[in-house]
Amino acid sequence: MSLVIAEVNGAIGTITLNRPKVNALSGELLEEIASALTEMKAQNLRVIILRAQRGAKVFSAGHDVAELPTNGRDPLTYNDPLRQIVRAIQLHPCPVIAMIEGSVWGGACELAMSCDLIVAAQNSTMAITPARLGVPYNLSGILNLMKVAGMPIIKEMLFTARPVTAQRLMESGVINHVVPPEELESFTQQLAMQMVETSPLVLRILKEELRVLASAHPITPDGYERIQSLRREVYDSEDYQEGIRAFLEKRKPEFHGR
Ligand code: LCV
Repeated sequence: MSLVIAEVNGAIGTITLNRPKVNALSGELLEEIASALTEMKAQNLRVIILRAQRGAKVFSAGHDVAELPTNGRDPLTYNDPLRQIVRAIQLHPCPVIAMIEGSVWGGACELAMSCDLIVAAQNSTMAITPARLGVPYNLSGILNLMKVAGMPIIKEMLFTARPVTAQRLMESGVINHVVPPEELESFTQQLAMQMVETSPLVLRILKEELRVLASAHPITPDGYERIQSLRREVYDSEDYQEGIRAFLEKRKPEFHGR
């Protein structure tokens, strides 16, 4: 069974997450998203909509925890499939709209925030969960979150690992539109059509200009190495092992800060 459903309607492509396990982002699922994006790029589609199955209670449960390494390796390296798909969306030559219904967890929040716009149903939420799992989120991932949301809401989401409503996220500038669930599809289609009517060349250039400018963050080699050493402290820790183990054993983790 396909883990994503790719559909084309005129100049608009739709990629629907379709993994029975609450759309947990396994390498296989992420590779299928990447393939769908590549095919849609070849068809010169003008807007892509990324969504979950209609009526989904969970848009995506985030990174597949069972695929997070526990052998002292960095769990979120440059070539991790989630890192690859985030870059693929950011580099895709046309706008990608995340159409959210249900709850969004962990790395799936970054996946949605790496899209160009987010349209969410009123009853949807987002929760960024590394602190709940003991995971050392990586530098570009944190930067992607910072590009989209201000420090206050990002710190609250990272420090509490608790779901935040779509309404609050719209008030914080993370989500573009919050609509009643029954209007979600039609509203998103209308928004996509507004973009289809503009110049694809200008949209492609603007999207890439904004990506380059938003990524222009001076960081010294010393600063980079400090962040990497902090992250190693986490993924080499007992807390990281405990976070993953507790999740897989379906129990609350007991963190001891080491
Ligand atoms: C693998 C899963 C998952 C899952 N992976 O259904 O951002 S970071 O740094 O944290 C990053 C590393 C990351 O993204 O980590 C993942 C963060 N995600 C979460 O913390 C969400 C974890 N999942 C949940 O809280 C619940 O599953 C939700 C609320 C999403 C859905 O709850 P619901 O009661 O509807 P279950 O919990 O029963 O889940 C259904 C099946 O999916 C598995 C889960 O273990 C269960 O498997 P079994 O049916 O085999 O028991 N599952 C859920 N999330 N991220 N597997």
